[in-house]
Amino acid sequence: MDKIIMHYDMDCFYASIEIRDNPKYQGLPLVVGGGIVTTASYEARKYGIHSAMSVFEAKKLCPNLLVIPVDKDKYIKISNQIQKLVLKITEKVEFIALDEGYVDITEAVKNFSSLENFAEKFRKRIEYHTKLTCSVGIGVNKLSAKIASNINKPNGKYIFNSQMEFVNYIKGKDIKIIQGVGKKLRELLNKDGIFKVEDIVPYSLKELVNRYGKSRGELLYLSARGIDYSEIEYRRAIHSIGNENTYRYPLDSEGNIKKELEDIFEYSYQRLLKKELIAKTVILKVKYNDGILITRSKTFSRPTDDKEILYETLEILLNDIENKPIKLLGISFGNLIKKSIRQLSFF
Ligand code: TTP
Ligand code: MG
Repeated sequence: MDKIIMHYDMDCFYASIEIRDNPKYQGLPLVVGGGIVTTASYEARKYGIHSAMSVFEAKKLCPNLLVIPVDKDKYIKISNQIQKLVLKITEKVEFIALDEGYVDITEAVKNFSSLENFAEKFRKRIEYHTKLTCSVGIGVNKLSAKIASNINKPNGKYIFNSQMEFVNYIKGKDIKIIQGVGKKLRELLNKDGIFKVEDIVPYSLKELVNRYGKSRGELLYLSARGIDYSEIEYRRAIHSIGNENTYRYPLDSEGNIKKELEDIFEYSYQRLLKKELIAKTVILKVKYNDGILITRSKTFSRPTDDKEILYETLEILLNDIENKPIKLLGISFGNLIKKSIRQLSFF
């Protein structure tokens, strides 16, 4: 296996949180929502209630349904807690919703006896810290990992050890199993006699592209063969570090400006070190006394935490801008990644 990708997805996320925080809800059919159901507890799902249905419809299916208002701020806090836990394994994580994400675990699993062992430890760890359960899937790419996490949901795991294993699993399944095959495309495919994933295989890439368009044709051709080239987009998950100052008396001498730059830099730099991050980009922000705001940035070929390089780059950026009184001066470090992969601290 080239790459090992894991997808995790919390079970019944909003509903599980509400049940966790109000044990009297345990075992009752409930939904979280206002006008629309955001999610339904497993008891409510037994009545055919699901996300995106109106609460009115849901109540028709289950008259004694409990309707809990959405508390998004609370769910975001818990989502952040989970994301922090996941980032302890590796920085190669792409969070795709509050309760799910892809993790490149190719390196991280090397310290474990097996993928099963890793997946189980991961699930137990999340549950220990949040008192919430999740399901995980492991595969050779995002496509297979995402499908895997759904197989033994809730509170389970599934592992595809190879692309072949994955193809064998999906070939007899309805084409809607492929992410991106929505209602409309499915109807089109059905009209052409394509119902199962294996029905796609006889067609050439050219035929599929001609019939369904470039991106959909490619998606079908590749997915049916278990191929997914998309990368885990993990840089986006990490924010920038920086700070800025506004001056009641604008800075107008070069000496003062340099002195301020040093102070602001030092403060941000210490935070960068403390968080054990390295930066690929430095950004300078300046607002002149006349109200004009400019930003200048420099991206390095490699991320660094070298103090001299970072500071001197900012100095160069500052020297290159117009020399006018400054009302606001700020710097930040962007494109951050963890200096070391601290996989052991998660477990
Ligand atoms: P999902 O992961 O799709 O669903 P879930 O976690 O509730 O259930 P499952 O066990 O099947 O994973 O969505 C995560 C949360 O996002 C869900 O708890 C509520 C919210 N959500 C909405 O607000 N609107 C929606 O349409 C959907 C699908 C989810
Ligand atoms: Mg979920």
